[in-house]
Amino acid sequence: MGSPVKVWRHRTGELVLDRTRVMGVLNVTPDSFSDGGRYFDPDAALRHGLDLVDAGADLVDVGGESTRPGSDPVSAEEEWRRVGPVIRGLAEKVQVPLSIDTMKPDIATKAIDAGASIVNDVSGMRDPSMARLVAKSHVGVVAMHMLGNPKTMQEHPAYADVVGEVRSFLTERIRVLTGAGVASEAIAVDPGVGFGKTLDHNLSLLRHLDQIVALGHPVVIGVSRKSFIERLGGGEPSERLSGSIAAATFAVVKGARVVRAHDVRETVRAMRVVDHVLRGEKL
Ligand code: HH2
Repeated sequence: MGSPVKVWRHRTGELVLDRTRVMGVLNVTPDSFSDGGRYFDPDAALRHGLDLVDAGADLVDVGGESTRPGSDPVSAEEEWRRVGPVIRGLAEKVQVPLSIDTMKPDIATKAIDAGASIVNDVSGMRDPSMARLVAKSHVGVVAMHMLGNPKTMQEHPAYADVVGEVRSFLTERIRVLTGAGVASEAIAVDPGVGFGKTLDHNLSLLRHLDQIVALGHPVVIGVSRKSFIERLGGGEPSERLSGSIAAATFAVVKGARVVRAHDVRETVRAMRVVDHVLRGEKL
């Protein structure tokens, strides 16, 4: 395992990584792969965000553009129309940090002004102004690996060495972010399960996650309800909870510190058990 990372710094404080942190997923979209349309209405989204916090989420990840395989991009105007009221509303009501799941610096800027503390960019800051924005606004950041773009990423993804290539990509992203002036403790990395990866690629990344952990930054892992679980017999998205928790448990044993999850209450309960076994603490 890599050297244990103690904190993940963000705009309004830091998450102490003495236990597994659960990032609740709040998709304000009509078309997300597992919950599209359920929280598209701002009031429903706000209520769901509050429920996630009540269920024990350590942070809430708000997204207004689905990045499921085959999805079309949405305009910045539409994306902000979706997430703006939800971020503003949640920032007034909850103490936990909010992350904005976006690839667009304009949306990230507005979200930070509205109260977001972390930028979660599934493109790994492809737009160079994202790194500058993160530095200037002192937010936390998740740099994730994706091969290509959501529209085409699942059309024959190929790597010579998936773990090595994802690791090199993330190393380069860390270099770009720190070069732009982002504090090292603000940077988390994510291998991007399902983003331009076959079943075998996803399993290899999980199996060798310690190599990503060894980069020395908190590792965020998003396995919740993903299609690789269905491929292993998991059923419809809503039936993939047991597979999601099994994969998250494995990732945490390998050193992941933040688990991105739709089913927050169940994931928090499961991670509590995992953490106690891992650390051998007395209650
Ligand atoms: N996965 C999704 C979206 N954002 N961010 C990080 N850091 N890691 C992930 O694995 C990740 C992510 C896809 O899941 P979801 O948000 O539920 O679906 P959609 O993109 O269809 O909205």
